[in-house]
Amino acid sequence: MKLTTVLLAAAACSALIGCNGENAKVPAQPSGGGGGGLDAIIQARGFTPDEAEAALKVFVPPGRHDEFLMFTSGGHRGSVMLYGLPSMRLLKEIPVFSPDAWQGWAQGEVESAEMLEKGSFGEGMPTLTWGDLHHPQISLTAGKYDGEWLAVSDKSAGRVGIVSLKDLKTKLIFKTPNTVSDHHAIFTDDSEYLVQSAYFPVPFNEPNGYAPIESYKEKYKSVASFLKFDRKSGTIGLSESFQIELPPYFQDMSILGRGPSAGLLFINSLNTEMSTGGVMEGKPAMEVGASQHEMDYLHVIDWRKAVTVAAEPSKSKAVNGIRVISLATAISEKLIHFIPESKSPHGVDLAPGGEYVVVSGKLDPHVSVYSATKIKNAIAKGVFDGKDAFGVPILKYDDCISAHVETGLGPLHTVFDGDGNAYTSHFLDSTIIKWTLGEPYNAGDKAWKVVDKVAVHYNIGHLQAPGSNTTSPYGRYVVALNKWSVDRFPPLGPLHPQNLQVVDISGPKMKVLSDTPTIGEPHNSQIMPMEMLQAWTTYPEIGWDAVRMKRSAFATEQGKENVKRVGNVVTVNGTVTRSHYTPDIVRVKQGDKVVFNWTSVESARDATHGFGIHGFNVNLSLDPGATERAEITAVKPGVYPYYCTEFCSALHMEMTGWLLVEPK
Ligand SMILES: [Cu+2]
Repeated sequence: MKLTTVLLAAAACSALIGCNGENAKVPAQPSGGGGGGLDAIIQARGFTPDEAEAALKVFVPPGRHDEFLMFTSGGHRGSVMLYGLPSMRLLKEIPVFSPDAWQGWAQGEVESAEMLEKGSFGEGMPTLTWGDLHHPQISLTAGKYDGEWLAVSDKSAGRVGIVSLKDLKTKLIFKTPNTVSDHHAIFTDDSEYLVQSAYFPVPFNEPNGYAPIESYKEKYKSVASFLKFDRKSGTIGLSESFQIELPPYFQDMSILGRGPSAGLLFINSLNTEMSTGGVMEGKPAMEVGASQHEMDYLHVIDWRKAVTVAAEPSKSKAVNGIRVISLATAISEKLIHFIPESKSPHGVDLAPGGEYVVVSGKLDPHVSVYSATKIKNAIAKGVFDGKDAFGVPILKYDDCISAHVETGLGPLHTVFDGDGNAYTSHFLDSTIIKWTLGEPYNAGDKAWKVVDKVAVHYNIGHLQAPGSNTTSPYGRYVVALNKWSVDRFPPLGPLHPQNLQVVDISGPKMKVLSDTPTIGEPHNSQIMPMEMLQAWTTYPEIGWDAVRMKRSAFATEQGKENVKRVGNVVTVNGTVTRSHYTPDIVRVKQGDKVVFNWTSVESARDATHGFGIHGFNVNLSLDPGATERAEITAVKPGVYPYYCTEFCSALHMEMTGWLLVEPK
C-alpha cells in the first residue's frame, strides 16, 4: 500500500479535516500528481509517516480558518497572544499592561495612557508600563465560555485587565486594593464576579501599609478578592466588590466550583511555614524555609455565603475603599476551611461536572483527587483535624479524598476532555499523563487509571485543552506550554523562546504534532471554538471611543474639522480617510500644548490608518470608525512632519502633514 494511502486513511478522521463538518471533503486519492505526488513530497522532505500525518493534521490551507482560538499569556511582555489551533499561526497580540506602538496602545494615546495611570499604585508611584500577565480567562455564561470578554491577571502588581472580544482591545486595568500581587483571576459561572487570589501577603491594615518583616505572622495578610463585574460595560464596581482576609500564606492558583461543588472557591497555598527568607541574616533561603511542612492547605471558601456576609455592614469593614471580611469573621461565619494538600502544590483544577477537585503537589508523584460531595459532608459534620495557627478549621484529608493517582514526577496542572479523561502536566518528567476520572465518568476498574503518556519537550508548565475547566470540554487537542525549548529551534541567542506543542488527543495514543516558539513567557491559556469569536470588523459607528465603547465626545464629522486655541492649548479636531489628514498643516507656538483628536471616517474593513509624529512618542492606530487622541507639548521649535504609519492605499506615501512649531 502506498504511504499516502495509509496517511489519508489515518487522517480521514483527523482533527483538521473533521468527520462531521462542512469541511469533511477528504479526497479519496491524492490530487495533482497523478499518483505518487504526495509520496514524492514526503520522501523529498524526509518525513516519517508519523511526521507526514502530523503535518496533515495541523495544516490549515490558505483562506481557511483554524478550528479553535487560543488566548495565551505573554508573561512580563504584558500582552495576550492569539493563536489558531491546530495550525498555531500567531493571529494577534493584544497589549494590556505594556505600551504597543503598532496598536497605538499607550503610545502617546490619551485614553490608554490614562488607563495605565489609573491602574497603577497612585500616590506618587510611577505609572506602570509593564505587567506580568499570567492567566487569561474567557467570560462564562452558565459555566461555558461565551466569547464576550477576556480577563487577565497581573502577578507583578495585583491588577486585572479586561479585554473586550468585540474589538480585541483592553477596556480596563483595575488595581485591586490591599494586594500587590496575584496569580490568578477567574470568572464565576455567569461572570458575576472576577475572583482574584493574592500571592504575596502585605500589611495592608497597618498605617502606611508598612510593618517590619519580623512582624510577618501578626501583621502581614493575604486576601481573596471578589470583584463585581458588569458584563455590559466591562467595568468592575468597587462598592459591590469585597475581600476575604486570609492568613499570610502565598495563595496560588484557584478554581470555582459548579454542580456538586457549586458555591465553593478552592485556592492552593504554599509557604504555610510563613518563611520570609533572610539568607544574609542567618535565616534559611525562602525556598528552603517554605518547604518544611509535608502538607500545605487547600483553602475551601464558601463564596456564595460570603456574598451575603459581605452585604451585612456589621460583618465587614472598608479598608482602602473595599469591604473586607476579617479572617476572624470568615471563621466564625464558617466561610473558610482548609484541607491538607501535598506540599508546594501548583495546579488546582475542576472536573467538567464539578464533582472532583484535582490538586498536584510539585514534590509528590501523585495527583490528589478531592470529592466535592465529601468536602461538603465533612464541613456539615464539623469534625476537624485541628486548626491552623490562625484558627481556620482543617478538614480531615481522608474525609475529603476520592483518589490518589500515581502519575509521575513533578505533576503541575490538569485539563479535561469531554470523555472523562484528565491530562496532567509533569514538569520534572517532561510528560503529559492521561488518566481516567471516576464515577460518573468511568465505572469500576476503569476509574482512576493512567492510560497513556507522551513525552513533551521540555519542562512543561501549564497545558490547555479546548473548553477545559468548563462544563463542556471539546477534546481533540492538548497544547503543552513548555518552559524550555532546548534544541527544538535553531540557536536564537542565550534567551530562548519557550515552546508550545500541539498534542493530538483524538485517538487512544496521544501524539505530539508540532512545535511553536513563543513571544513572551506563556503561563497559561484558554481555548475556545473560533466561531465563538464574533468581533466587529469595523466600529459600529464613525467616531467610536474604543475605551468607553460608544461614540466619542471628541469625534469630528467630515467637513467640520477645526483647530481651536484656548490660551496655550491648541486642539486639532481632524479627520482621516484615504489618503489624507484634514488638517494637514498645524501651526503652533513653542510651549503650546497640542491635542490631536483624529476621527477615521473610513468604514471599509482593513482600512486602518496610523498617526505618527516625528520626534514625539506618538503613534495612533486609527481603525475604521475610531476616534483616537494624542497630546504633546511643543517644547522645541522646528518642523515635525506627521504621516500615516499603516499602509493604507496607493497614495499612502502622500498621506502626510506638518506640525510647525514657531519659536517664541
Ligand atoms: Cu493611511
